Amino acid sequence: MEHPAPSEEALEYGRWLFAQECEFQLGVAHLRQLPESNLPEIAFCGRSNVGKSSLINALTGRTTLAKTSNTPGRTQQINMFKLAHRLMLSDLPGHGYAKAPVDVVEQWHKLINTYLRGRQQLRRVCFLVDSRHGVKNVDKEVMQMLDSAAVVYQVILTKADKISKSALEKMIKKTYKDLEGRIAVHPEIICTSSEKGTGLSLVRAQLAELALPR
Ligand SMILES: Nc1nc2c(ncn2[C@@H]2O[C@H](COP(=O)(O)OP(=O)(O)O)[C@@H](O)[C@H]2O)c(=O)[nH]1
Ligand SMILES: [Mg+2]
Repeated sequence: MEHPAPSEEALEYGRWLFAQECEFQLGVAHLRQLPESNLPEIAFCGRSNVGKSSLINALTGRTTLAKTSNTPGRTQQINMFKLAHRLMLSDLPGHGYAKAPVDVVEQWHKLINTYLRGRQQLRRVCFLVDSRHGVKNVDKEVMQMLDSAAVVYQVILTKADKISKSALEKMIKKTYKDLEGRIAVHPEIICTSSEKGTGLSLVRAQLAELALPR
């Protein structure tokens, strides 16, 4: 599926915005800690280890802003970052970590569900999917939640550097198929590699547009 390329202006604004100062705001483990803010907000969600923190780091050109880790399921809080005093980025705790105890999963569900439903300024969710693994059942559960909360989510395939071009093409097709009929999904999938920089300027351009005043 072909989508129109972003305008030169959008690319330029994206490049500018993500080169600005980005600072860690806070980690939210309980709903009452959610900061009041009227900045537009973008959330990043996906299974543990899918590459959420790496993508935030790569987009903002930092190496250690959002902690990346090889231990899946470590982030059990929403980590919020303020970009250029214009946009909030929130790194959601990963879903679908098999070894997580039941009460942790329930806690996660409650936090995320309330966040997604109640966060007025949330403009989009970047829904990360590992390009080697594709959309899993647990992803579908979260998509269901987003559909019913009517929050627009855009699928971003991660770690594109880890598979061949032809395998990636296949995965893109399969993923579009998996998304058919979903209500709140954004029509375009973006392929990225935080390692190689693939797709990052496109993500920056799209997110920068959401930072513009409505
Ligand atoms: N090759 C490759 N590895 C990646 C990429 N993105 C993340 N990783 C690795 O995947 C692992 C998990 O990444 P992380 O960002 O911590 O995932 P999170 O749990 O979703 O925040 C780390 O070892 C990263 O170095 C990528 O684009 N390419
Ligand atoms: Mg992380």
